[in-house]
Amino acid sequence: MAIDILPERFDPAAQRALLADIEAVVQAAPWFAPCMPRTGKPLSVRMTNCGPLGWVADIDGYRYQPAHPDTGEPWPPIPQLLLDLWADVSGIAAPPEACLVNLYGPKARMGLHQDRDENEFGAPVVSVSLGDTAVFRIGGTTRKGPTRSLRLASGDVIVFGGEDRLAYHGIDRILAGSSTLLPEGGRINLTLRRVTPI
Ligand SMILES: O=C(O)CCC(=O)C(=O)O
Ligand SMILES: [Mn+2]
Repeated sequence: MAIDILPERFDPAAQRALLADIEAVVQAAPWFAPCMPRTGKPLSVRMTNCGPLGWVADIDGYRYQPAHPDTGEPWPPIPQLLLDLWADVSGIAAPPEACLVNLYGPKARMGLHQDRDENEFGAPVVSVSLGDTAVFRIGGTTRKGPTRSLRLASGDVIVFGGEDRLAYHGIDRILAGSSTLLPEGGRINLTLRRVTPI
């Protein structure tokens, strides 16, 4: 498997610094409510982005775009701590273009899916967890294959690269109250992605 798990890659002080950076991102680019294409069924997470491109989900589909769907403003830049992380762990000289920020309340989850809206699968997806622990599910590159469950705690980083760049994954549930990092509880996940071909 080419999934690298880096437990507590961010120590508690670095988690607080990163959270402050994300709070500034949210000031500039407020949370929006994504929904399923066609059906319009709301997703249980709220989202925002930073970077030149941001991932959005609305009635018309899933896509990357340079502006916030509600404000029309460009996404704010990716914080330096995350650019440094990418430089350390991605193995890719080109910078990430998108950082999707997901906010999970106590009941939020994310169904099993692949990240495949990017046009560059040679670069990994680098994912950071902050706040409450998540019960994460990861499988192979077919929907029907076996999966395993693991817990992602605050400060943990996972890198999906190589043959596992297209591994199915999702969030089964959040362990509410397992962290005090977020003042109101919950979990934030950050995923750094390369979108355009290198
Ligand atoms: O929250 C997570 O850890 C996973 C998020 C995810 O898979 C995604 O946003 O595509
Ligand atoms: Mn994903």
